[in-house]
Amino acid sequence: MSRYDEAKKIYAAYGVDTDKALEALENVTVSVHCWQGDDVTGFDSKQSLSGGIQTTGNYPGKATTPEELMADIDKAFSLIPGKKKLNLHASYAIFEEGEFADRDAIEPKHFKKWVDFAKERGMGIDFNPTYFSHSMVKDNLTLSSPDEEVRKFWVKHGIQCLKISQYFAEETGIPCVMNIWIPDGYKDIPADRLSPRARFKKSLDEILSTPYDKEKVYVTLESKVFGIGLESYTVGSAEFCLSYSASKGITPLMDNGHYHPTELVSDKISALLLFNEKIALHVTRGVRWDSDHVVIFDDETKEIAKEIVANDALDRVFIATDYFDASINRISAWVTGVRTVKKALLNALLMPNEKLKALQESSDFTSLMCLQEELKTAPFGDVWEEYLRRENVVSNYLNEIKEYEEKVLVKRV
Ligand code: RNT
Ligand code: ZN
Repeated sequence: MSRYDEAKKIYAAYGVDTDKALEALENVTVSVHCWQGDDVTGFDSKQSLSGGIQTTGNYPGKATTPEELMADIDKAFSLIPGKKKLNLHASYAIFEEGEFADRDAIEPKHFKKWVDFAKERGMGIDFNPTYFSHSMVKDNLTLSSPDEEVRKFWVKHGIQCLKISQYFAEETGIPCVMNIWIPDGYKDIPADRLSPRARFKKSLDEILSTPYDKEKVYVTLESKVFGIGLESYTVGSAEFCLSYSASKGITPLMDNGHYHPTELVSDKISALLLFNEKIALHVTRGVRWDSDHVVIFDDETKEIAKEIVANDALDRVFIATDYFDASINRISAWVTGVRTVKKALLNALLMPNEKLKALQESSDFTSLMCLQEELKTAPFGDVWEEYLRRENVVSNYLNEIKEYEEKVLVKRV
């Protein structure tokens, strides 16, 4: 009997059908952030990374051209099982020789190469306006700026991005999630917390008043509690973003690095599911702060996955990754983090969730604790290996990545 067959029997004793779990996992798409490949640099400006986010490390071989980034994405995707979507930022526009369009003037044509890339691979594309690393970010403000020229510039950027998002959806035939996140905030105690938020609200209203097809583009809004240099106040706080999303019928996005360290996104998912048709996530790993470490198979990642699966919400949650570690091989970062998300989902699909819920409802907390602990040592790894086998993806990816590093990455200057 194979290890998988053994595992299947063991899980069956808990009332879990491993084949069904594997089938369910096959249908889950994870949107993979392109920005792990080049430390969030992009191709449209020479500005260094700003906006209160930071990459640390200088591991050799980062992608510096669209061709390199595409090659690296291909390498990473070949080692990640299951369905994927490509998540792009506006700063990844690709211009022809001598051509340039500023953020307020980018157009679909500047993303045609990405569309070709995605279409050839049968993938959809998600999108993000880039409200950072640009000279029009003045005093750390964009859509909430008191300077009308600055504010309007960024409104225009949002409008152009909506058009590009719809273009992605139309070209690929797969809806596009367009996520808005702004870094805006203050380092020290503000005198006026209301006016910047009022301007952010007005700017979002202006962007969203552009007609777009709501079946094709899902606009999401990402909140954040603080950033580097923006420690005292962020305009797009959790309350602002949740309230705005609810009032406008757009989708709230939670990034699990964007809350106080003892607040857990896993606990917030069910609350939002009760009030939103769809919700969106940026899965990341903060270590002591919003550090964007690579996602690993830790308790909170498992718990987030459990909340999605046990609440039967796999088709209501847009799952995307968002982290950037420049201190290790970037392809290993991509592969490890995205595989982990899938792993955590499989782990959740292999839980006897109905049984566990029934124990809670009948107040049998003793059995609940014991069963939860017992399940932690069930042969999950054997089912995961079976998934990789069915998806035709290697189990040990390190050697391939090292080989690619030697043959391709270290040769880059
Ligand atoms: C920043 C947000 C945001 C960015 C990306 C690059 O704290 O998490 O989602 O990481 O847009
Ligand atoms: Zn994020």
